Order: sequence, then structure tokens, then C-alpha cells
Amino acid sequence: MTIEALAARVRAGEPRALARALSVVEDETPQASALVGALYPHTGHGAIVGLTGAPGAGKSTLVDRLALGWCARQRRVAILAVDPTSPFTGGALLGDRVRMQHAGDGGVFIRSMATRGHLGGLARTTADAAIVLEAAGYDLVIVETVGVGQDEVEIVRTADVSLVVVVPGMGDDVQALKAGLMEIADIYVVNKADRDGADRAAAAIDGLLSLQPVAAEAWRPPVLRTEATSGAGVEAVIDATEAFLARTAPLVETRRRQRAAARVRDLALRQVWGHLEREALGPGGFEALIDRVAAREIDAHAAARALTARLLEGR
Ligand SMILES: Nc1nc2c(ncn2[C@@H]2O[C@H](COP(=O)(O)OP(=O)(O)O)[C@@H](O)[C@H]2O)c(=O)[nH]1
Ligand SMILES: [Mg+2]
Repeated sequence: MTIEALAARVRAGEPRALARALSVVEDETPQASALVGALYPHTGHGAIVGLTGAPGAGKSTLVDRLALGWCARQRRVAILAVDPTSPFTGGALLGDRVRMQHAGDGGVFIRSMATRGHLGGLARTTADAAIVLEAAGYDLVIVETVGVGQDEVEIVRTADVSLVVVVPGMGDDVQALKAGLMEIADIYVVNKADRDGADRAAAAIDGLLSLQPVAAEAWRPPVLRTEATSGAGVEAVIDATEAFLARTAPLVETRRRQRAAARVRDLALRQVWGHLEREALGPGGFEALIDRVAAREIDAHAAARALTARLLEGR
């Protein structure tokens, strides 16, 4: 099947074509850029909702509820579940499948993305996967990922609105929040509110938030409580997410622009590097160059200059 034909079938909403197209972008095959190119003009109407938090916080259970809630509001919802905790066994992803059973039965499209140890690559392909889903007619793409490291934070940065899920009894996690998740959270969800300590956890986050300067036009992240297993509080999370997307449209637009800038830079650098490896250096060429640096024949600066010089010659 040609890429044009595949793109047409994706846009027609054919499930098998959609699955195939997602594999194309996920595997970063050579056709991926042509496919994204064919689909990108047909996007822009939807939103990407990122959801992150520690393993076991109840993210998948919550995503299941959120997806169903949005379906009831006549939204077409797709879920991208990224679980870096089990790169090979897929065990956690199978768990996610079970947790998201209701959404799956309710017509929500669910895709699990394995990491194969390449989280950085996943941040890249998540954005393209969202484009494929949007072109297929999904107007909300929920991305679930574990929020522990910088790469996961990068995945969440592909979203228009970010939900950070925490649970009661997370003494240390408040420190972790300070470190990374705090800068990306638009909405805090204290899940497992049926457990002791939910009020304390919410108060702790409120305390941290009150220390942050709030710009004039800014959105103050609400701290909401949910019990994902029963669905209590989930409607309020949906409302807050919708409110964020509606009220902070200029901010969402700015983020999209920043993401576009970062992606173009990243892709261009990869293309330049790919060109160097293929055309200028050839097989083993890079290693040979590094051998010379290691043998102190040339220094790293000179080696890099030699590379860029070759690139410019070959223009
Ligand atoms: N008590 C309680 N358990 C929950 C709640 N939400 C999820 N769980 C349970 O927490 C466990 C982990 O949930 P899961 O959705 O897989 O978490 P994830 O790793 O963050 O995706 C499961 O056993 C859920 O049933 C909740 O609100 N209250
Ligand atoms: Mg999960």
C-alpha cells in the first residue's frame, strides 16, 4: 500500500490502517515522514491531554474513567499508554489493558507504546502518533506515561494540557514534584482519595503552589481529588481540563509553537547527522575519527570542525 493510500484510509477511520500507520511512526520507518506530511494538514482541531505520575498512582484507572466521561460528552477519544517500566515483558502494559477495559469496550481507541529502552525516541514518536490519531478523527488524545525521569517529562511536554497524578502518603514525592513535575502540571489530581492522607497531600501541593509566583494571565493549577476506582471526582477533572484548554488558548498556542521549534531543530540535527554518517563518513568512518582523537592525533574540536567542513563541501 502506498503512503497516500494509507493516509486516505487513516482519514477514513479504518482501524487496521490506523494501527499500521501508528506502527510506521512508532518504528520511525523511512515512510514515517511522508505519512506525517500527508496527515498533518488534517489536524489542529484536537487536543492532547498528558497524564503522568508514579507507577501505581492509578493513572490507567483514571484514564479509563476520563475517556468514558469524555465519550459521554460526545468527544472521540484515543489513549496512548506509554509504560517505560517494562520495556520487554509488557507486563505493566497488559495491566493497563485490563485497567482500561471499560474505555476499550466503550469504543475508545487504545494503543500501548513499548519503549524498547528508547525513551527519547518515544517522546519524538508520541507527537507523530498523536498527529495520526487526530487525522483519524480523534479530537482528544490522552497520553499516559510514568513521571519519573526527564524523558518522561519530555513525553508529557508533547501535550497541550498536563495532569499530574499523586497519591496520599507521598512524603518523598512532594520533593520529586518540586524537582520536575511541578513545572509541567496544569492540573493536580490527588487520586486514591478514599485513603487516609488525601487532604494532607492536597494541602502539601497547595503549599508548594502558593510559593510560586503567578503571572498575571496565568492559570493557577487546581488540586483535585479523585477515586478512580469508583469514578468519584472524575467529572471535575474533565471540567478543569476543558476549562484550561478554553481559557488558556494563547498559552496552548505558545506551547505548540515551542514544541514545533524544538521538533524542527531536533529533526534537522538528526537529518544532518544522518547525512554525515552516510555520505561524508561512510561505514566505520566515525569510529575511525574517534580513534584519532583517542590516540591524541587530533583534538575533539578539530575532529568536529573536520566533520562540519565535509558537510559544507558536500552542499
Ligand atoms: N484505593 C484505590 N485504589 C485505586 C484507585 N485508583 C486506582 N487504584 C488501584 O491502584 C492500582 C494501580 O492502578 P493503575 O491504574 O494501574 O496505576 P498506574 O500504574 O498509575 O497506571 C490498581 O490496583 C488500581 O485498582 C483509587 O482511587 N483508590
Ligand atoms: Mg498505567
